[in-house]
Amino acid sequence: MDPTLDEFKSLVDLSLDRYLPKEPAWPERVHAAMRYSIFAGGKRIRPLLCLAAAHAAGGAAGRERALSFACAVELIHTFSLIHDDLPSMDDDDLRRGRPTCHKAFDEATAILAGDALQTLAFEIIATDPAGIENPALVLEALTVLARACGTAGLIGGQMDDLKYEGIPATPADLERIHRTKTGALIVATVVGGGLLAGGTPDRVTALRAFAEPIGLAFQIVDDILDVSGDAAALGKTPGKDAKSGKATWVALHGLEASKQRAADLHAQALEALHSFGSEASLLRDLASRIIHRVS
Ligand code: GRG
Repeated sequence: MDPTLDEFKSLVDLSLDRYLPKEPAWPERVHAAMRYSIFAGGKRIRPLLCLAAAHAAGGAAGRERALSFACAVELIHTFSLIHDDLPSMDDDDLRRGRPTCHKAFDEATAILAGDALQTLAFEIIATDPAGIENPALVLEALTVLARACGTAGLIGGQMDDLKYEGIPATPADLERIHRTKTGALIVATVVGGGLLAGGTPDRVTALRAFAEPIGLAFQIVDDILDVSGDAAALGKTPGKDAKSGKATWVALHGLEASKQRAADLHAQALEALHSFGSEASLLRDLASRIIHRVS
């Protein structure tokens, strides 16, 4: 019997608990802040995508080899949320339904907790005992992840996201922001999962072709939820992007065109999986969950 996404989520939560330093260990305050943000209730979409991609490419054994990578991506994602919420960036008070890390602790602790989540992410991939079987694959997956985080990925996207607050962005500028700020980590998690699971080059190429439209669609749906979502479900303050003059898909293209583009990207992503059979069912379910989500 195939595993379920709920089983993946439980496994990821248990593993994150195992990887994170315990709170009473020195430096206690940083460890408390790391755990506070990780266990604040995220949807775990990125690690689920990683495990589903690994399952599609390499079955149960593949999934096991991708588990540390899946958790590492969640550590990096949470790090990016902590820094994104800082007063010098988006200045948010609420995240995952709770006070943001710098509100619950303080700015310095939030910066350090974010930094520590990022370094821990690379450490757990590099030290996973399963990697000894094929260190070249681990190196390749690490490179994919580091590039996704760097100036060609999250950092570049975040820089432009801040730059275009209040100044007009062209459709091409906006698509680049969305593909880098949000899409890059989604592509890295799927490709990394496929690689570590021992997927053939053709399968990894198909997984990338699935992840690219889904990564862009993820941020378009986020923009849609910012205008039409519910604060309690979102766990953050809706309407904030519009208020701060951010470049969003809805602001540039309108609500209906945004919904249509998300639907078109969903179809494109599913088409990329045409050579997969039922081994990609979990990936298809996740794609649908991403497009139809309310939080
Ligand atoms: C990674 C090196 C490095 C730097 C980070 C701060 C920064 C640079 C980037 C910010 C990127 C960012 C916050 C993008 C938004 C992505 C997004 C749509 C987040 C919401 O994701 P969900 O809905 O959240 O999956 P949960 O809480 O469910 O995990």
